[in-house]
Amino acid sequence: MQQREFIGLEDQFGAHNYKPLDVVLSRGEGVWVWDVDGNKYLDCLAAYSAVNQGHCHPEIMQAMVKQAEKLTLTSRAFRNDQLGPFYKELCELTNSHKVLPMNSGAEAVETAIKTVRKWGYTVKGVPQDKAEIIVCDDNFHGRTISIVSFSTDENARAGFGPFTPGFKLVPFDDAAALEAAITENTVAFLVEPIQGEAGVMIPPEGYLKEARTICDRHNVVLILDEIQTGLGRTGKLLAEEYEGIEADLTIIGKALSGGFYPVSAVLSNTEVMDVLQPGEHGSTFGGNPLACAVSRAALKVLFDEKLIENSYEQGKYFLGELRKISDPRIKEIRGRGLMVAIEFHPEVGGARAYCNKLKEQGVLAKDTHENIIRFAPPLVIKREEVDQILAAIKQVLAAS
Ligand code: IF1
Repeated sequence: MQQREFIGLEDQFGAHNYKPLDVVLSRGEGVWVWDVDGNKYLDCLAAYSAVNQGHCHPEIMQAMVKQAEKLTLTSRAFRNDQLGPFYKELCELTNSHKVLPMNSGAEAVETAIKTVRKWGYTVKGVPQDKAEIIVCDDNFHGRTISIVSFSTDENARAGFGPFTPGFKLVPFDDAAALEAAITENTVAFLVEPIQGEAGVMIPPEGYLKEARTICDRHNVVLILDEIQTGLGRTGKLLAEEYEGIEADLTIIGKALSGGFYPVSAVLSNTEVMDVLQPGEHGSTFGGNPLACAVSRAALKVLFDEKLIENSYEQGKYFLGELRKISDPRIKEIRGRGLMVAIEFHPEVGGARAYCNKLKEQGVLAKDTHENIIRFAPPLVIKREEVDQILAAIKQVLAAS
């Protein structure tokens, strides 16, 4: 079939909840993907940081096949021989006490919300149904009704009411506003260490450290959503390391499976998670042996191939070279590790056109919020491949 036929099928039979670039991919390997006509592209999205280990990593694939030939799903009514080792390895890597495994990122965020509400009622003594969770303007934490209830993006929430109560919005990088918003009913502060969808918005140095102090002062649980920033994306295992803090609950997903399978988890380095009793929460696929085997391999690859260090080094180089580009259309260049963004001035007329031109140069990147292009390639990227991205960006700017 031709690309236009694949596109036609998607348009005719699929819900139109996305408007993807018109490129029909059929193969991926490392940082590279190929479309059905054999055109090769450098993937600068990595499935929104779910493919940090590179497309179709052979070791993760082998772990998946090996487990799939043995046991894929038991439900949590029984135990399996992958879950305990997965818990242990993940807790040791992240200095956590407990793990609650789920599937999608949004499910893990919902799990964290339910857990801290329960903690508020049973431990902090908040009156029933009065728990408040503080969240930030321009947040992105998923697409469920409760999560979009506190979104400030009208695209993500309009028309989906009625909404879930119990959330309070504060500006993203304002510690004073955070403290002012806390009441005796506040149970948690939920925040992304760097706001991904908002356009790689990096808070001022010290903000997260101050947030940690404020949460301690008011007995409020600090929840960091590291679904996108975690697992090496920013050049550290978890982005919180840049501020030398530890969240009480950390949410991870995406690259936890290297892009092979939906796997997410809530990590607790305090006793918050212990408020959940048998039968109070769960999911059919959460913690299944296939997910655990895939995740164990995905985590092993991160460390065996020093992908976190590579993210730090290649990201520093990429950002440094980008900042040498002098172009009046560029408003700001931001980044940490291999989580990078170029923001253009609004009068430029939108970043989507540049993404289409980058595609012609063999680079796939995604725009967000009209004027921003994010660059988040797999963490396996080599220096010469970063140079290929830089050359494509310069070529597109020169020709526009
Ligand atoms: C889409 C971007 C959007 C996330 C953070 C939770 C989740 C995500 C920080 C939910 C998911 C994905 C969802 C996908 C596009 C992408 C995304 F931020 F990465 F760019 F949408 F904003 N917390 N982000 O980034 O995890 O339930 O998807 O597994 O919905 O279009 P999920």
